[in-house]
Amino acid sequence: MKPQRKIIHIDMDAFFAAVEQRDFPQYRGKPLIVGGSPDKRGVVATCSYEARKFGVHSAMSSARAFKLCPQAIVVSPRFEVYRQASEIIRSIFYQYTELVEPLSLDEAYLDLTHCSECDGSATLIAQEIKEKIYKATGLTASAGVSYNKFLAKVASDMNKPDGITVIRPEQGERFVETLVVGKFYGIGKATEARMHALGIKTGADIKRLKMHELQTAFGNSANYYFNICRAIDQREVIACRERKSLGCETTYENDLNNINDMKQSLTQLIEKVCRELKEKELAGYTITLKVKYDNFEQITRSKTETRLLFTERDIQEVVNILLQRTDVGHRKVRLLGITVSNFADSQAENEMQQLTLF
Ligand code: TTP
Ligand code: MG
Repeated sequence: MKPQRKIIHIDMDAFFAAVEQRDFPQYRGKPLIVGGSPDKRGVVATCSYEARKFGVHSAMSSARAFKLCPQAIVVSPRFEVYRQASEIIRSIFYQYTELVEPLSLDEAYLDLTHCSECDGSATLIAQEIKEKIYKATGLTASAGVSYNKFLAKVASDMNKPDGITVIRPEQGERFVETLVVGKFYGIGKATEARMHALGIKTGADIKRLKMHELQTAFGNSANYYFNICRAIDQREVIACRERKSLGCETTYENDLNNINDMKQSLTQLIEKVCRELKEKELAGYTITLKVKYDNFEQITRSKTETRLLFTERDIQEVVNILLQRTDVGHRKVRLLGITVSNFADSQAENEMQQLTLF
């Protein structure tokens, strides 16, 4: 059986407006609209939380927004600045996993099922990511932590701004039962209105309908609604970035003292890496050995071969050579890790790039 997944969804708070308030202190604490100008038939891209109190929201005409909140400051978007902030945020996500699926500049899903940071606690990782984002960009984000994409996404919106919401496996179904349909991701305004007309207000109301009734009322979306109201969502987090490396590491509960234990542990790591390489049909030219000694000093040793490495024997051979360039066997060790990188295609790309330089 597959392990229970750990998915988080991170979404920046009032993203464009927060960037403007960060860069221009005179906008802070004020209703601020980022978007087109009211006299040029512009629309609101987003607005600060101060403006939301007046009923202003994204995609509304700026003219209407200005009527609702005449004291609002209106500024044009600066996409380049938002893109820069977005890049920083994504680089923080990639510190935890390669399985990052950005949905837009300001939000992404992360699959942390196999992430060992923070003792594997997705909640602690989400908290840490929020803190890192704030430190690096001066902006706040909200996070949803759960066991599938649907719940994580809905959860990230529950405690905005600067919030974190966790929905545990045993809470999922009950949570969706009480959720009003307008809050369901994938149910837009038009569907919401149709559901209301049919007396469907919450997840529990959808659940009462049989599959054929859902099909009659909602056609192709029936299956999605049927599953979602039971908190079932099997969609994977789809990584958009090409994988650059694949590695495994173990932090030991008790520091390893004995060279045989270390070698045995490395053999297990190599087996695991090879299994994953095979699964993902990858092979690399470079092996990196990571060692953290008992005093937390960390070193890495790498070796690049001219042939592709993917078998346990070949990788073991390189690791044995790398081991000689460490103090393994003489000092206690609290972590060992092995990474394979420089994959077949990226090498070809590098060579191409080198060629085109001449
Ligand atoms: P959102 O995450 O939907 O909104 P937000 O970050 O401004 O506010 P919230 O705290 O509710 O998450 O969108 C992210 C950015 O995308 C937003 O700052 C501006 C832009 N955007 C548009 O340009 N047009 C739109 O219709 C929407 C919804 C967003
Ligand atoms: Mg947002």
